[in-house]
Amino acid sequence: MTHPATTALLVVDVQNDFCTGGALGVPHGEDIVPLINAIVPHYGTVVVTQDWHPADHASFASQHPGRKPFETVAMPYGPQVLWPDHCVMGSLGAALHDDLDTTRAQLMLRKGCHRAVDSYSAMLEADRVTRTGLDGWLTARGITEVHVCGLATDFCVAWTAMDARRFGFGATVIADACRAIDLDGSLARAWAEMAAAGVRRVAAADMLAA
Ligand code: VGL
Ligand code: ZN
Repeated sequence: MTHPATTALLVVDVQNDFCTGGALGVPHGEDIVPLINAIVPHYGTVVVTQDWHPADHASFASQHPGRKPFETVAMPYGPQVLWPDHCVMGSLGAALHDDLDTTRAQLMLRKGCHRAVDSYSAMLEADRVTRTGLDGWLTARGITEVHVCGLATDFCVAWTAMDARRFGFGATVIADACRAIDLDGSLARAWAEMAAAGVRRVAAADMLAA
C-alpha cells in the first residue's frame, strides 16, 4: 500500500452510460479503467460510486417538456443542466463498466436517487443540504484525505472533490484517471474552481512514484 491508511480512493461513476455508446457517453470514458485498476491496490480504503437515478429523475430533459438535453433550467436549488436519460437505477447503463475491478472496494455508494434533486457529488446533493453519508463513513474510519478519479472530471469528480474540501478532507484529483464531458468550457471552469477550493491535481504516475 503506497498511501497512508488515512487516505481513501474514491472511484466516481465508471458506469456504462458514461462510456462510449452510453446514454451520456464521456469521450474516451472507458480508457481510464485499466489505470484505475492499477492504482486501486495502492489504497487501503476504496469507495466506488454509481449515479443512480429513478426513471423520472428531474435532471432528465425528458421530464421537461420543450427542453432539450444540455440546456440549463432553474430548479428550486439553483441552475440544473438537463441530461439525456442516463444511469436509470437497475439498468445496464447504470451498471459499472465490466472491466472495472471492484474486488477491493469496501463501499459501493449510489447517489442521485431522489427524483427532485440531482447529486453530482458523492457527499452532498445539489440542494447543498442533503448528505449521502459518505463524509461520516470516511470520518468514522479515520480518513482525512481523499484521492478522486473517474467520470466525469468536470461534474461528478469535481463536485465530489470540492465537497471533500468542504467537509474538511484533503482532496486530490488524479487527472489522467478521469475524463471530462466538457460542456461549454465546463472543464476549464471546474479545474479553476477546484484549485480555488484547495483541490490538488496530480498524474497517477507522479503519485505512485512519490
Ligand atoms: C454525471 C452528469 C449527470 C457525472 C452524472 O457522473 O459526472 N454527469 N450525471
Ligand atoms: Zn446523473
